[in-house]
Amino acid sequence: LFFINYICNIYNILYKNTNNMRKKIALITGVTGQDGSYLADYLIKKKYFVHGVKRRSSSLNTSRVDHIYQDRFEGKRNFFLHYGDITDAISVSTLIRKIKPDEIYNLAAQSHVSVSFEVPEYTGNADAIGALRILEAIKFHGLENKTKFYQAGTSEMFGKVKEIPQNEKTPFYPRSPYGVAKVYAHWITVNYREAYNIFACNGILFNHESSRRGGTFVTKKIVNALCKIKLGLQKTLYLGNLEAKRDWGHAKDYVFAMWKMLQQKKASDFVISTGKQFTVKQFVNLVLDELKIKYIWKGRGINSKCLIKGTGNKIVSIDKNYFRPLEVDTLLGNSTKAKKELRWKPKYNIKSMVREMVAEEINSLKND
Ligand code: NAP
Ligand code: F7E
Repeated sequence: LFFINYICNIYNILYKNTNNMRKKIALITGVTGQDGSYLADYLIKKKYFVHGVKRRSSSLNTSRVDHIYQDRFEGKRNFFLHYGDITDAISVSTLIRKIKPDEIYNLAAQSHVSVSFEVPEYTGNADAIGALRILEAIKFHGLENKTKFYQAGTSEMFGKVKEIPQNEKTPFYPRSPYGVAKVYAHWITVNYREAYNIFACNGILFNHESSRRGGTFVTKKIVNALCKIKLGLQKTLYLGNLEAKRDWGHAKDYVFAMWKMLQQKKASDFVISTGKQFTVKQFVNLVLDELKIKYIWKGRGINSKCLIKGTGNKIVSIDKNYFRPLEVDTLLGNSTKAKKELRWKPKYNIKSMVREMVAEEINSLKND
């Protein structure tokens, strides 16, 4: 009996080790976006096989992942791109059946709040039902005990905030088709976790930025325009509501939190934020300071303008077209749960993030 026990123990140890040594497989929807590209970088460093879903587009849309692209004729590949679309249930299901991922990160979305007022039905299809399509495919292919799921939730779900700061228990009050769609995705994720025991987590991430941020989001738009103004390539930056307050972090810190959530013993939902908030106007000021431009603000609200001290050149002006049908006035997160349970804390603060975004923007403008 002792001998049989001994053999069993050795077998168990060997089996566990081979299993632990097996490279994990991740599937990222939205891999061509800001977060998807940083997450792919991170998981490749962690020795994962990374599969990413890209959409068919008439012009190239892979610039954020070109640096990790591997040709199919290369030996040992660890990064694979597949065509697919989160609004197409068959493509979602086929990819999940073929890849059988250990972890799925659902980052695909029509992610622009203002645009969601223009294309509300598409936003609902992609951002709400997209999450359901993945969860259903996990269940349909019997992967409930294998595949962990991350849903890219957002502080926009808090919208017209019910308390300050916002945590995992703060009630939602979305203010845009985007926010409403993400609330559906949040609850369907909780529902599949509870009904089918799928390891499914919602990250409730506050705004996060980087040099890879899309050019129509306010931070990247400000950095790009003010750097161009500094280099004499543009005259004026037009913005909307300068008074909105946001809790801005760095995308690299936030994708690390996504991964951490899927490494826990128990699936749960987490707010990820810095706990500091700034107005859009303060963000402009931080960028101007970083660029060493001396400025002065005049007027209020829609009549606000920012002039260069001395010359009087108008560098920031307001265009009412950039105002939204409804605004989220103030967002401020409380990440105590993530700090405690994930041992997560951001490495960047607003100043180091602005410094990096400005340096990379100047660099890329000079190389253009
Ligand atoms: P992003 O840069 O706009 O990237 C979105 C990604 O989704 C892109 O790869 C895009 O593809 C893809 N996509 C859009 N529609 C799709 C569809 N129908 N089928 C397949 N792919 C589709 O957004 P991000 O800033 O990286 O954000 C990632 C996720 O986190 C999104 O779900 C967003 O809503 C959420 N989120 C973002 C923030 C933030 O502050 N960044 C905060 C909270 C939550 P293309 O490249 O072809 O457009
Ligand atoms: O706007 C104001 C605008 O578009 C921030 C997405 O990643 O974060 C993002 O959503 C604020 C708003 O981000 C302009 O009215 C003023 O109050 O950069 P944004 P967002 O709407 O907060 C959340 C967490 C997400 O989940 C979303 O996917 O800036 N603002 N002037 C402007 N905004 C834009 N875009 N352009 C302007 O000219």
